[in-house]
Amino acid sequence: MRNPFEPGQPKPKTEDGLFSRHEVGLANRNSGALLETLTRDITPTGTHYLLTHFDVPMIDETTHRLCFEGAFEAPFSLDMDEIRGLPVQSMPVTLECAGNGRSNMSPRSHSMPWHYEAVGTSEWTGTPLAPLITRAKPLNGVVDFAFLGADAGFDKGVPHAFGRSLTPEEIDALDVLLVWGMNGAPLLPQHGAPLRIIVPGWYGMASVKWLTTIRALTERYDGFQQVQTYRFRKHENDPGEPVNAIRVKSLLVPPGVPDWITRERWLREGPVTLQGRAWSGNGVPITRVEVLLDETWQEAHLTPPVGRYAWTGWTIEWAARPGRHMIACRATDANGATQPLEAPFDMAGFANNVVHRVTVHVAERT
Ligand SMILES: Nc1nc2c(c(=O)[nH]1)N[C@H]1C(S)=C(S)[C@@H](COP(=O)(O)O)O[C@H]1N2
Ligand SMILES: [Mo]
Repeated sequence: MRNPFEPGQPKPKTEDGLFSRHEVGLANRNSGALLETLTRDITPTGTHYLLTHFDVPMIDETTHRLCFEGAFEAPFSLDMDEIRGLPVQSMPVTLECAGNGRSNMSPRSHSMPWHYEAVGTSEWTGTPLAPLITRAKPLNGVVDFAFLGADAGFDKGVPHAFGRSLTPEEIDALDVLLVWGMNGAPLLPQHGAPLRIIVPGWYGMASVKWLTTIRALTERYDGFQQVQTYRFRKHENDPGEPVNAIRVKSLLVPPGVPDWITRERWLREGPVTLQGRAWSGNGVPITRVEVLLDETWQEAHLTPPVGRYAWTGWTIEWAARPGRHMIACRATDANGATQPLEAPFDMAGFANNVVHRVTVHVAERT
């Protein structure tokens, strides 16, 4: 890699199947969900996936303040006690990283090499954001609100603090929550303590952690994480389209027991209940999950989600016969969107919702 602090330097090339030392280092820092926890509506807190670009800032919550600044008529700031004194709302939300599935694309973008596991559902506790923005009175001509985190670093030689924005229309349309709690406990440092936002129905990058500032802008926010990444691009010079709502997707809880290294599965012949999860963006319900069993797609049974923005459970019975099997699952949402059988290509490896395939070896009952 060339000097990473040099502006405009390209990311190193990747080779299909071979992961670089840098990618393994990123994977060590940013853990994924354990697929066996998909049996639960709520992901056990310590197993929720993590994606942190720079360092986790260790913030003293007794002095932390959230500042509303910029083009507001009535800017103000709040400390954590004041924030926790606001009307409380808890909401189960399925969060997925836009880079989930990146390692299954070819050529692979040099970044966090997720396979399937950058997804989880937590019950987030906080207060609705929109009333606070109203209280700060955005001036006429405000077109964007920037959400700035306390963490900073370099990407492609560009120094920046992590920041994302939402337009006034998006604030109206999305149920954005200002969050201090996760599954009934205070936020953990790695999940954004003491304060973050959760943008339900969108990929995770919008849910800014370690929130310090909400800035009203009369021009569109041009921070690195808003304009220089998180865009769908087919080639180097493609201006692309922004990444926002989550694409329909499903995962299977791998049945039986795994091989330690390959994660391929082993079980005995006979009846087995397969189960998994399915979700889509913007609170659009899941209407169908099909599972590829013995080379035919079969309809799974759906169990209702615990909230509008939480994933749906599914189960299906399978009479496992001896041999090597490839099982896959495919979800469809109420808009009729369904998962592709081949990974959709994107330069940065975003939003790969290809069907989940699991290899299962079934042994004869002896
Ligand atoms: N300040 C800040 N917020 C951030 C990030 C970050 O690196 N810094 N990563 C984003 C990305 S890409 C994702 S997928 C989610 C992950 O949230 P989690 O680590 O709590 O699962 O946080 C988002 N918010
Ligand atoms: Mo992400």
